[in-house]
Amino acid sequence: MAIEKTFLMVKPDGVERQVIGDIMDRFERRGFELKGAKLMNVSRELAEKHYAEHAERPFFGELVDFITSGPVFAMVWEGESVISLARIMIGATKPSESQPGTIRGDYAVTVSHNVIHGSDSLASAEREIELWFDGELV
Ligand code: DAT
Ligand code: MG
Repeated sequence: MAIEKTFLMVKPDGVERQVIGDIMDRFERRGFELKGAKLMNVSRELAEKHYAEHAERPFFGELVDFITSGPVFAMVWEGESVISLARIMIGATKPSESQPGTIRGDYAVTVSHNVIHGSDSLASAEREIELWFDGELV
């Protein structure tokens, strides 16, 4: 077990639906510490770099279109095992598998518009924090 940092992003659908406050509240109540946050528009270049692992997937173009369609709320949270615990709090990617009580299980019914991104490993977290918050953390 270790103190980690993870990258979370409320996607344009979550910003539009005004669930940023609820999402931040969940992570604060769990005991994690906010290290950085910003509301921002995303360039295609940044979206393509962020989702580079999916570049060959058939949904890649739609995914980049969606992430660049409106502001996102990017965050870095710190705490014990935060990378894996945040993924559990976010819920499964597929709506048919995301449990009630998770963020996606409470707010999303489609795989493409699923409210929030969270880093899936230590390597992803380090890569994504550098990509989105290079030198900006408190
Ligand atoms: P996660 O966001 O849970 O890490 P992922 O990395 O497999 O999931 O995919 C990244 C995003 O791409 C996901 O949040 C939504 C979109 N996506 C994944 N699979 C998809 C599919 N079959 N059709 C459309 N969008 C998809
Ligand atoms: Mg992923």
